[in-house]
Amino acid sequence: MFAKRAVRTFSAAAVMGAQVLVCLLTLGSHAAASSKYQEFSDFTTPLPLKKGDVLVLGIVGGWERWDRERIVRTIALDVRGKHYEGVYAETVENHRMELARELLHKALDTNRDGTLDANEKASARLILYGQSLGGSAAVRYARELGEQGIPVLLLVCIDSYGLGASLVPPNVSAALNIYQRDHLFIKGEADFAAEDPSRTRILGNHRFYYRGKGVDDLGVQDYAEEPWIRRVFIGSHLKIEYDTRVRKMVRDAVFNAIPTDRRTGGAAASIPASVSP
Ligand SMILES: [Ca+2]
Repeated sequence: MFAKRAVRTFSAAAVMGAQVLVCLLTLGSHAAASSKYQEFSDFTTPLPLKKGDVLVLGIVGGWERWDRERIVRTIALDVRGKHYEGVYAETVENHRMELARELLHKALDTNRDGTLDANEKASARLILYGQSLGGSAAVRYARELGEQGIPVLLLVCIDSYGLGASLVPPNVSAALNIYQRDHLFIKGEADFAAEDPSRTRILGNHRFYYRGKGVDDLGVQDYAEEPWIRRVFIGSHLKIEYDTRVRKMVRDAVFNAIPTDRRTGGAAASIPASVSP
């Protein structure tokens, strides 16, 4: 009797804790924007893509807006800022993955017949990355694409959080995992492994440590502008996305995975053997 009541009390506390965390993740995530919810028309990539074009797709975490300039959006804007011909970058909210599916379908349907044939699927040049719940959504989406015969050049996860998202499917050529385990509840996936090591190269499982580290250790000003309540309760899970080393690592991995014929006019794709902090 007492045990049952204790379990009920603990469950209620856990649910309440989760609700508080969701509120905290949402707090301060509203940027000035044209619409309340993300819509398909928010994408700017010309559709369909031309053969050989590259789509870089970032999935944002929590209930964060797709256009808020935190780590995922910032990296997408960096890619756009390069103005590589035939390289496009978009961000999507992790609970609006239907928009990502529609985007990719229209991007790959080069003959505009409404379906994707084997050649259209196989010719995809997609780079996927995500943070927090966006990281686990990226892994699940990569697996979904694999079941359809669509390859992924690179998968990058930043403090990925969510169930069953550490086994990288074989349609992914390379994967990079960056995480922390310092937060009391939100601990990033630690051990990405390739389902088929002959097809997927794990570029690294890089752990970062934040306990006792403040703004000065991170080297970016934006973190201090986060609401204090988020800094207190999200802590290390928030610090990792403001960490300049992490941003550089993700950015380098994404840029290195863009095939050289879309970067410098070369021919062969280039993916680094490993990425160092
Ligand atoms: Ca087609």
